[in-house]
Amino acid sequence: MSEPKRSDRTDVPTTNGTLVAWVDDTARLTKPDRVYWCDGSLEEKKRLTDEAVAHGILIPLNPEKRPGCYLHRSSPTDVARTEHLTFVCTREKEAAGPNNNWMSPKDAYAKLGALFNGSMKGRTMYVVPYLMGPAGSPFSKVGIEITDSIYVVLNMRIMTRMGGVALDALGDSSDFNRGLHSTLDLDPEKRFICHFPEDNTIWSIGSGYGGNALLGKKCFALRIGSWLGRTEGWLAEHMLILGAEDPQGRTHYVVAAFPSACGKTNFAMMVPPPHFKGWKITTIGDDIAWMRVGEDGRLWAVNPEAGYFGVAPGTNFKTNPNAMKSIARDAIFTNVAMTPDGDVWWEGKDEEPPEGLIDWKGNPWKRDSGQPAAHPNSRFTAPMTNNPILSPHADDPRGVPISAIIFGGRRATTVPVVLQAFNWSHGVYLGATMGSETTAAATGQVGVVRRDPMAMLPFCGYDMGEYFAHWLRMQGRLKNPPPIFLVNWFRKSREGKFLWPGYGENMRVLEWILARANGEVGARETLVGAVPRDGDLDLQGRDLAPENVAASMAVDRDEWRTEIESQGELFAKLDATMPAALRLERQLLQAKL
Ligand code: OXD
Ligand code: MN
Repeated sequence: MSEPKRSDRTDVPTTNGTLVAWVDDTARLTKPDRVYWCDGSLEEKKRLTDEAVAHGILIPLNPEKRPGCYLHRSSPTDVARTEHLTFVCTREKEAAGPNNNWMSPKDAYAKLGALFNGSMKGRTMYVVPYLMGPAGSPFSKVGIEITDSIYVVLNMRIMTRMGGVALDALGDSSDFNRGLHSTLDLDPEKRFICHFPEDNTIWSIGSGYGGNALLGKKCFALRIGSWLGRTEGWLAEHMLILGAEDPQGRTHYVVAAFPSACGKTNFAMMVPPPHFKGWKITTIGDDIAWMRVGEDGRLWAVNPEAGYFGVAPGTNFKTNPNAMKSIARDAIFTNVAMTPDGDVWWEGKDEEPPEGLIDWKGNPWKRDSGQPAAHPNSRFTAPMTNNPILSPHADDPRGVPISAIIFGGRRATTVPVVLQAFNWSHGVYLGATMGSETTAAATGQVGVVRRDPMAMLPFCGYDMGEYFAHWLRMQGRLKNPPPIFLVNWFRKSREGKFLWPGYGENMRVLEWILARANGEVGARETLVGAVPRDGDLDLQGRDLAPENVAASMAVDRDEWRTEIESQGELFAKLDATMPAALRLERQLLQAKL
């Protein structure tokens, strides 16, 4: 067994005995040549980047066009989250619920332990201390990720508050998430992403992909986070957080849950149409919200992350100018195409692909190949401080008070552009039964409708029925529960054309949502929820075909009958723990329809 070298031991930047012992134990298991504690400094970033470039892990982009930016090409079989290889490992199988793959902790530690044994031979073991949430915030939590991937370290440096800030927050406490990650040989047959919520531990092996390997994100902030949230009485959600300042200078904050690759980043960075003079959107977060009940009885939220890991395809100066500005410098691109002059490209970046593209696998791209130049789940990693509309409260330890909660899926039919729930439990029901067409963010078939409760199906770290019960219980803790809305930007005509323009035009819907939250506008009650009355949505300044707008808002009885029917599968799957309140909501709707 090779002990870490003495010279490295003197570099250990903490006296936290529990942490040092765990790192030593891990090194004994994984047997690296070298142990390196990351400090998060700029000097370290430069050194590790140079090393990654020297090893071909990062390709420098044209410094004139993309200063400080790099391209990474992953293994072609390691391009998305692998839900079928993701496990929640609790002592009792029931705790993980039918929504998760389960392994017993004993089996999982044994199985993955055998794979981790010696997995870092010849490699450096990086110890990455990181803080999820603003420094000094009661919301924030410390994680330590041990990894053998320099790509992971450099991405974690963007996505989290990394280094001394985390060790300071931890002090001598043993309360930290223990994350162990090794890329091993990137063999999908030896790929497992295992969560041990009872031990606040994550073991991930065989993948370098963001959602599988940047352990602060989906693994800690959502799967383990949701478990901690239930135990401690708060919510960890797959939600963006934005601020909307109106022409009177009032700012309200909303959270919105959409499944992966359904436009959370776009909505969080939205530019209101010119007609909406005086309105200003600011971003707190684009993917995850941690929410607690404040002393005032309101719901308060922080973004635990410090950067954006966004989907590249479809991002352009029209759909999301603020994302484009966020990736102008100091960003890491993964699996996008490269132009001959060393810039990046992806489908939907400009109208026409430039000549001479190198595709995401590193080969010359042929226009007539029928293959995209960039992988459909290619990504950018950018620090939130690059975002020109970053909220001044993005780093506020108190978080921001939430005025409305939005759930949204990608649905070609049935769900209107916006629908307000009658009350909290009806809202929980609408979120819980949300359906959405699958996207390239996870491996598997794209475009099939699946129930994705609250956009948390892949991320809820415990039984989904219990999770709904936790949501229902939150109402009792809130003096003023925010109203809940369902939105759908993706409804299509019979001819398959989008009925609603989406992107910045979603401001029109957001304005109505805020007006509802503030009791400033009426609504029309339908069987399934409240919708804007004719004339309530401000449609000025854009030529929208009235018949399309009407069709995008329609609530069709037959479609909803089918919808309620198809929820049967979810209710059957979660039968053991589905709260009675949600069964009753469904029955009530069934009776009405
Ligand atoms: C993400 C995802 O990367 O949801 O945010 O897959
Ligand atoms: Mn996400």
